[in-house]
Amino acid sequence: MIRSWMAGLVGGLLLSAGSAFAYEANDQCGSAQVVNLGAFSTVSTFSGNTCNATPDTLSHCRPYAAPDVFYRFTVNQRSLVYVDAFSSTYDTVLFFTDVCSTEQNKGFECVDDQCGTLQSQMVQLFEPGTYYLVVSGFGGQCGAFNIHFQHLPASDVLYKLPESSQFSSSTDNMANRGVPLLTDRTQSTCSGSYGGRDVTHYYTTCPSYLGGTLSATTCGLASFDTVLYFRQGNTPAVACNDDACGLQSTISGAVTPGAALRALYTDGYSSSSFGDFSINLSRP
Ligand SMILES: [Ca+2]
Ligand SMILES: [Ca+2]
Ligand SMILES: [Ca+2]
Repeated sequence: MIRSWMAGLVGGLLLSAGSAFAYEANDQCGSAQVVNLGAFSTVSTFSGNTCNATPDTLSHCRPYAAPDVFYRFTVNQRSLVYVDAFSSTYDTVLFFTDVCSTEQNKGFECVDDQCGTLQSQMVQLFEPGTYYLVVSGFGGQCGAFNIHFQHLPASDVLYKLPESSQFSSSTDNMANRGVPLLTDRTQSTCSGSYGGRDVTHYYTTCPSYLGGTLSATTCGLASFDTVLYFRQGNTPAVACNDDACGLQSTISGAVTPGAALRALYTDGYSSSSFGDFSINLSRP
């Protein structure tokens, strides 16, 4: 009697524990949470706990069967998409893919540890389409996570923004033999003309980054009508200038502290404005 009462009690406890345990709604790729990336200044933040999830997709950089959850996002124009997992409480692995599968598809980023932490930070160039971010763990680990999406527009060619005080590039397609012909990919916020070819110089920063002031100029350093602008994935503020000195440009703007994606764009004022240029740069 006591025994069957105990069994009933234990059974009831197990039942209530079972009904109280909730898997993450985006545990499976097919039910990935939809992310609206929003405007180019939007930080989209999500949190969850992969201990409430099951392993589904192996990454190609850390192919452990770790519990994972899925986010689905759509890119409407050629863009850099950035994501980090800073302030998560376990050893995260992040990766992108474009199909629901037991393995990450080839050609997509996968990152384990960045910025001297166990958390992950990555950026990838995407053409218009729909993609997935997978939040996974090192060595089968799971835990509470926070992820942050950012994104910025991307030119036909992208370079890392140099640390150096002066660097050179070109929007002259004759000079750019060997790379895809440049087209007009991004638009400034301070000058209304369309058709100018552009190049993107981007960089990412870590959570400990203090920010400061970025200054850049093409004054005396370009033979065509330039437009310069500096955008960041975590603020709507854009430093932008068309004609500071004749037809050339100078910008100076606040760089936000912390982890973010940032990019300097060198654009032509119109479709007939292109050529070689150098930039004098001061960046924090
Ligand atoms: Ca990690
Ligand atoms: Ca442009
Ligand atoms: Ca100009």
